[in-house]
Amino acid sequence: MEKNTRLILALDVLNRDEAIKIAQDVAGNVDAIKVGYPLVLASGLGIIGELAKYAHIIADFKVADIPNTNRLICEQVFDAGADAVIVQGFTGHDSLKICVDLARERGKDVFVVTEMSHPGALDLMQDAGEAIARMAANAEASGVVAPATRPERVKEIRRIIGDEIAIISPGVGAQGGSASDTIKAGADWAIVGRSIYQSEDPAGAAAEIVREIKEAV
Ligand code: OMP
Repeated sequence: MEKNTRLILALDVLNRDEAIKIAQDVAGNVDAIKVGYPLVLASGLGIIGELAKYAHIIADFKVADIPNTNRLICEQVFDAGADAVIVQGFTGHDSLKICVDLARERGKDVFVVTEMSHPGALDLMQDAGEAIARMAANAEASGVVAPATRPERVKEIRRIIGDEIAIISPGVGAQGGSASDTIKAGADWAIVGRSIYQSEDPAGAAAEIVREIKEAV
């Protein structure tokens, strides 16, 4: 994924036509569009191929199963036209490895969730987050997902994984985090959903975040 705007749109709308319209509008301001369960369940897996005409597609299925099932899921996702998939790390090294191996074969990317951005991530996930980050780096995943709501954790996760793999960082805007803060803390990309797709002017909202990011680097 090319690092131009350092912005990834999380396109969690529920309507195909709206999704296509927003993708067309913001395409020049984002390096990728992240598509997940809400849009795919509402409009079908084919939406990935349709959106791939406008941007690099990260399929956010937070894949979290035994190795064989993970492989079956990732095959479907890559066959549908996604350039990358998000997987959970808490299932362990073998579940992750099979995704990374398949991605490498197909020239795709795998991003591994470490500690999530919402308050409840502190209940259980934070304790495992650093070990998951280390596992993702050892497995040579393309990168990890780390919380823009806690830039100090992004900084720590960057220290753990080194500079070889990327950090993509959600939690900006609607969840209270800031794009410039997470980029300064070591994230390569900020992921933004509602602040863009719920705006009256999604392209303008995206352009404004890109300006903020450019000032931070
Ligand atoms: P907004 O809160 O609307 O900007 O959307 C954030 C997007 O990032 C949503 O698609 C979430 O599902 C996703 N996300 C998080 O918010 N927090 C995480 O820790 C991980 C993800 C993710 O894996 O993308």
